[in-house]
Parts: sequence; C-alpha cells; structure tokens
Amino acid sequence: MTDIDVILTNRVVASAEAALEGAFRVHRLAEAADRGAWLAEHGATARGIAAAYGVPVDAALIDALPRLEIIAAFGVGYDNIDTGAAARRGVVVTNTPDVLTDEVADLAVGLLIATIRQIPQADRYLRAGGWLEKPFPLSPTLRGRKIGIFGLGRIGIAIAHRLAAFDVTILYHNRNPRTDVPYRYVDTLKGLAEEADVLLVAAPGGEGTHRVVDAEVLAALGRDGILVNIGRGGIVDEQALIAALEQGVIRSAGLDVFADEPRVPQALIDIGHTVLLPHVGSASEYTRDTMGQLMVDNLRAWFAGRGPLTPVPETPVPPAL
Ligand code: NAP
Ligand code: 8YV
Repeated sequence: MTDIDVILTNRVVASAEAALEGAFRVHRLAEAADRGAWLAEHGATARGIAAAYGVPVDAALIDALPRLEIIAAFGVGYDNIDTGAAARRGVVVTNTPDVLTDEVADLAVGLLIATIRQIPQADRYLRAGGWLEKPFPLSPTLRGRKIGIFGLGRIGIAIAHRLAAFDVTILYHNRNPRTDVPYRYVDTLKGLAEEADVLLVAAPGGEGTHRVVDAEVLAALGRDGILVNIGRGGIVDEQALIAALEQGVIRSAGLDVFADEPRVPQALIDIGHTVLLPHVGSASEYTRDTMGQLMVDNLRAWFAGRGPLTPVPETPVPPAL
C-alpha cells in the first residue's frame, strides 16, 4: 500500500475495492455520517477520487479537496462528474471506455427484442397459468423495422453491428455525421424519430441531451414506435413518455436507465407492456471486474507518473506528462 489518499464515493465491484485497498489509503465517502466533518478529516490529503456512478462529484466536493489530482470514474458515462470544475482546477477525469461496449450492446439488443416480442410478459403469463386457458396474445414484430440510433458512438456502433444480422434498416443521429459508417445520418433527433419506428438511445447524459426525447419526439416516433433507452434516464422526459405510453402515442418502451435511479415512477411500472431493467447494461461479473480494473489502472498509472490511461476529452492531460 502506498501513502496516497483516495476517496471512494460509493461501493463498486469487490475486485476493484480490493485493488484500491491494496494500492492506496482508501476513505469511503458513503460511510460519512456528517459530510462536513468527514471532509474536514480527509479532504486535505485526498489526491484521487474513485467515482462510483450515481454519486455527484460536483464543484463543492472538488473544491473541498485542495490536493486533488485525478477523478477516475467507474463507468464510461461521467455525467455525474462536473468536468468543468475539474478542468478549472487542473484535475484529470478518466472513464472506462471500450471494456464494456460489447456487454452493453448485447443487453441493448436483448432489451429491444424483449420489448417488441414481450418476452417478460410471456414469461409472467406462463407462470401465472395463463397458457392453460388460452395462447399468449400475438406480439408486434421486428420485421421490416427502421432502427434510429441516437448516439452512434462506441456502444451505438456495436449495437448497429449486431442489428445487421437481423436484417433491419439502421439510421442515426449524432451532433456530427460519421464518415466511417454505412448508415444514413439524420441531422435532427426529431427527424430521426420521424423516419424510424424504433428509437434506440445510446447517447451520454448531461446538459446537452437533457430531456431531448420529449413529447414532440415521441409523437414523431408514432403509434407503432418503440423507445429503447440504454443511454441515460435524463435524456428522456419521463412524464412525457408516461403520457405517450398511456395514450398510445407510441407502442412501447424498453428502459435500462431512469431519471432518478433507483426510483422509477409508479406510473411507468403500472404500464404492463413496457420492459424495465435496473441499469444492468454492463452488469456482468466479467465486465464489471474489467471496468474496475481500468478505473484502478488509471489511478495507478497517474500516481506512478505515467499519466492517465483513458482521460475524457474535457480535461486534457497536463502538458508536463
Ligand atoms: P461515445 O463513444 O462517446 O458515444 C457517444 C455518442 O453520442 C457519440 O456518437 C456522440 O457523437 C453522440 N452524442 C454525444 N452528445 C450528443 C448530443 N448532445 N446530441 C447528439 N449526439 C450526441 O460513448 P459510448 O461509449 O458509446 O457510451 C455512450 C453512453 O452510454 C455513455 O455515456 C453512458 O451514458 C451510456 N452507458 C450506459 C450503460 C448502461 O448500463 N445502460 C453502460 C455504459 C454506457 P457526437 O460527438 O458526434 O455528437
Ligand atoms: C454502469 C454505465 O452501470 O458505464 C456507464 O456509463 O452506466 C454502467 O456501465 C455504471 O457506470 C456503474 O454503476
């Protein structure tokens, strides 16, 4: 163990916690009964943060740590971290890209098919004895659908590659068109929803995408439309989605992420034809271990003077490294 103090903001996978404990003096923010008193005790010496998803690393926390050098996120999404505040302080932020891409893409395709073919509903029907009475109702189909991917990045493209095997049409919207993909670019999100009958969200959360999937976009998706969200809950206006599902503005939704996790609106739970998952896109033992390894490797590399392995673009690596 080194004499470097690192704050762990909440529980992460056990293998990563063990690696952190082996490499650093770890202080667990989640165990702080009184945050002010806790920061007074540990804030002056902390040089790193291991940032679990869901705990804000905001300007107040960053500014309470005068020796902070690096914030290593456990996840590829880092919308819980104020990268602007970190950049102003010269603090580097890292995330865990690539190592979870395939796992999340697998889950996205599973969620899409589960939602269209109503797999959880059919399972519940059998268990409740419904099949003994009559066959399960016929479902909608994936056949002939146009899939609009909102956020054709690492995960979005991995989803598109998988969907190619399903013989569906793929369109996408990003801020910038890609020159390296065979899929057609649509220059607005509403335009994508108008053209597609599945809107599959794989974009990051944060200010730029906050509630952009709103009532207008859902209306554009249309009565046969399916929304699948594995990006971030805040991207979708949940009240507008509930209204759209209740009123038949769209057909159904498959959601892995929610605006206020782990709380999910009761109205969404009560709509029986949706498929709702507790943010499990990357949640296999294998992938969570790999993500944890990369988070710890970023901290180790930084404190060994080798620079961060996977810094985010908003907080450039200091020129000295
Ligand atoms: P990525 O490679 O950075 O891809 C993000 C894509 O979104 C890029 O193509 C980007 O293109 C586009 N984008 C970003 N901001 C946008 C905006 N304001 N409007 C339109 N398009 C925008 O990231 P990734 O590795 O694929 O991960 C994507 C996200 O998936 C993560 O940030 C995270 O929120 C989510 N995720 C969820 C789970 C889960 O368990 N459900 C697991 C992992 C990741 P442009 O820059 O051209 O706009
Ligand atoms: C995890 C994620 O659920 O990487 C991300 O952005 O959303 C997921 O992989 C999360 O980071 C860890 O709880």
